[in-house]
Amino acid sequence: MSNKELADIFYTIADILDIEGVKWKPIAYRKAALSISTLSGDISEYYKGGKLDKIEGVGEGLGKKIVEYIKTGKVSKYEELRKKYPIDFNSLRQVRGLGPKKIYYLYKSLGIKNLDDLKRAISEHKLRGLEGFGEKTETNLSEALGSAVESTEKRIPLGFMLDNAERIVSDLSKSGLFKKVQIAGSTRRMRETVGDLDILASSDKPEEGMRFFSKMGEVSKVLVSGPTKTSVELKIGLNCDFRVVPDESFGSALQYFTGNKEHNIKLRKIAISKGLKLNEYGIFKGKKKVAGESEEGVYSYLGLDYMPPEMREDTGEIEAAQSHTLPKIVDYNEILGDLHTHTNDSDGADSLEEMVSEAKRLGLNYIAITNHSYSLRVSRGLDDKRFESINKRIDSLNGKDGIKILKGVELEILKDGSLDLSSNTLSKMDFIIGAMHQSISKDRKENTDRLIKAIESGKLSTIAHPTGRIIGERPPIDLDLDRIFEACEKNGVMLEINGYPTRSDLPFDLVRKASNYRIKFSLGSDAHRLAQLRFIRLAAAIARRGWLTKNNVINTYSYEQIIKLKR
Ligand code: DGT
Ligand code: CA
Ligand code: CA
Repeated sequence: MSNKELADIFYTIADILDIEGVKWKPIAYRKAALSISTLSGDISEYYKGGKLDKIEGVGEGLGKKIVEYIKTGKVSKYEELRKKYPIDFNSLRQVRGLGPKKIYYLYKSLGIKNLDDLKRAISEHKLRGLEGFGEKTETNLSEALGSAVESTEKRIPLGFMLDNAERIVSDLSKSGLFKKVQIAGSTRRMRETVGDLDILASSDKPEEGMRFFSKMGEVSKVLVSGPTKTSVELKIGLNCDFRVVPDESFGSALQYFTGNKEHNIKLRKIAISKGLKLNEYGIFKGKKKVAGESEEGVYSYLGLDYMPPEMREDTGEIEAAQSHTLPKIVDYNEILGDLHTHTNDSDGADSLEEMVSEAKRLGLNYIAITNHSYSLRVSRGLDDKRFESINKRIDSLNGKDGIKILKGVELEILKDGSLDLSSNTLSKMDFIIGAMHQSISKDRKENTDRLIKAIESGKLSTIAHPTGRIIGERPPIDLDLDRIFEACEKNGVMLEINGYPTRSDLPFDLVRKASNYRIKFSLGSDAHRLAQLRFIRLAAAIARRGWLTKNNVINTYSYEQIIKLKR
């Protein structure tokens, strides 16, 4: 039983209802599924605390299904639907180009139930005979399959497990049983999704420490337990490897277990080329240990400058560290504000006043309030008049609490590339985020032209979550990104790095790519409630993974500097 399993059940119900032509309900199921997968605690705790109705998108009907799941481990509606549709929607959905209806069509005509069936059918060219599936579709699907296989391994978005990881580390530290405790692995590299959590500690008495770890409240099941490594399943539905090493090896172990694997392999080759041996216990010259106590020591002994974990993906950082040309990437504490947030005036849960004061409490200097514009009906988008009244409230609040507020909007880019609010309203805004949520085409050129028309309008500050992908739910919009980046450069429009965990958009590799153009980046949490304002840190992590410097990221600018950029 886990949040993820329940969310997957709801997503599948939504898909099946779509196939059956049921209106609205699929949206409700997906909304609830998204909230459940974003909870920081176990769903059963919410039930125990009588707080199910506090979960966004959960009303009475879905509440009952959640209670049923917690009590019996099953949702009977789902079991019933599954009999009619024995299809693995959760994995097939990840394949770009496959929606519920197509998935069902493939099942009906070829009996395809899962990714393996789909792969086989493609390799046997069985899809070509189907209506609407040409040779090109076959190639596209087979390309998309590669990435689908990766994303359906049970990976959890970083933002949905980072709090838990930090709590575990803090409790381990407080136990007094360890000298050092640190997060390692993909979590330390702040990768957008995490396969399993790795934690490293040093101690003289590992047995007692291991016992303490196995009994922690966050642990649901012990999988393997030994004196140096214990693997468990956590209640949030993620596995965790916990390793304890002697203190004098902590640095090299931390380096090793932070990875990534390719980075480590390259590092080991460098060691070998210098006649050294590198492993998790240290660097050795013959039998003599010459480094390993600190991570910095390991890199420096190999002739490399130290680099932050976020950069360790073997994408050129090792070569740059050797030639002393590593860029100085933007620091978390240089981020002064949040440039994408929602309030309960559109689809957020908390009020303008509450969001602003929470942002202040988190130490931000400014916050842009960017509610949805009119045509995004599912998110209660606002018209010109409502924006006028919100802007008045912002004027009277602005600066009072020692925090500045930017008047903003997440503006729908309509199907023909035109914009959704009057020029008069737009001219009063400090920060305008252009977004495509609806009527996304399957045609790359159509999508690209639409976005470029909006970029050329001269009204937009930035482009919201540019690829539109939602991890575990929706593939990226088919776009010619080179053309988009060129248009942004030419028109002085920024690109957003959206820190909302299932978005993480732009992804880090595309940030890297876009930074070859003269483009600036805006970071936003996309918070829809107070607790989500902390996602700004995840946007900063992606900026760091994309090697952005302070100057590339406008959230390092002061409020006054940003206002000056107003178009
Ligand atoms: P994940 O868990 O899939 O999100 O990604 P990681 O990077 O946390 O991978 P994980 O948990 O399998 O291993 C943790 C680290 O241990 C990894 O980043 C590098 C190191 N490591 C794991 N396997 C190997 C290996 O075969 N060779 C080397 N050199 N290092 C490895
Ligand atoms: Ca891991
Ligand atoms: Ca691991």
